[in-house]
Amino acid sequence: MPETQLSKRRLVILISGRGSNMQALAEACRNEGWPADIAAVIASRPDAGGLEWAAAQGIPTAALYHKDYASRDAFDAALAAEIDRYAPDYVILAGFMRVLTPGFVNHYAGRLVNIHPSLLPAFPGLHTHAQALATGVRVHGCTVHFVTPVLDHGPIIAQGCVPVLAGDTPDLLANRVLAVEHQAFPAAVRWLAEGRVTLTTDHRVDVQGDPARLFTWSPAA
Ligand code: NHR
Ligand code: GAR
Repeated sequence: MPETQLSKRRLVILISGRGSNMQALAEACRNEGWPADIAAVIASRPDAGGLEWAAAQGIPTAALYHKDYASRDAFDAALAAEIDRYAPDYVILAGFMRVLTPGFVNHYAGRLVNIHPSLLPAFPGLHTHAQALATGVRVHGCTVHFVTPVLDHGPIIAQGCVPVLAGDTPDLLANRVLAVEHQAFPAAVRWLAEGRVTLTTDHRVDVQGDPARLFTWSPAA
């Protein structure tokens, strides 16, 4: 087995729904030959659409249902136990819709990454596209960041930006943001897989080789 096989990083991806970001990560990992394996895809609900695609790719899948657990702590403990079966180097939240407890986040400190559909620190939380339209911002986008116990506030690895256009609805804007998510997220996770990402003492992110960390949407040709 070649050396690169031995040093492959193990990624576990957590989803809650359709899983288009998970699919973009898995396809880029395979097509670009990252030094990484998608060790498992785990969903926070059994009806998450992305599970079927992952299983069809031969990726191990699992689903927990938050409603089966009496508390957030109990759900997070069960989730961590499932994740740890795969001994991941990184745990990637790709459209994961459950807020995680500090105990869970600290267990994966420096190894837990999320994509959030806004240009943080603007619009943390839910309904980010409606928030952007309500505020009247002219630029919107997505942020790939390390997860800390403070929701949507961790150190930023990459961002993607899109214009807000006349006539936008939350759905139109979400689709435009999703297109740039599918660029920024695979790029950022590839840097992680390549071991190029470090946290600085002042809680910022360094990427070895200084690649461009801003991705820009352009209209389809
Ligand atoms: N957990 C911590 N501690 N820190 C972060 O930065 C996190 C996190 C868990 C998830 C993703 C996040 C996003 O990118 C994320 C970041 C869910 C909610 C939420 O309120 C908010 C932010 C994010 C994910 N969820 C509701 C809850 O009660 C449920 C909503 C639903 O099921 O539709 O957990 O936006
Ligand atoms: C993505 O837009 C992601 O940024 C967002 O949900 C969508 C998931 O799509 N995440 C959140 O809102 C987290 N609270 P996907 O399942 O097709 O990747």
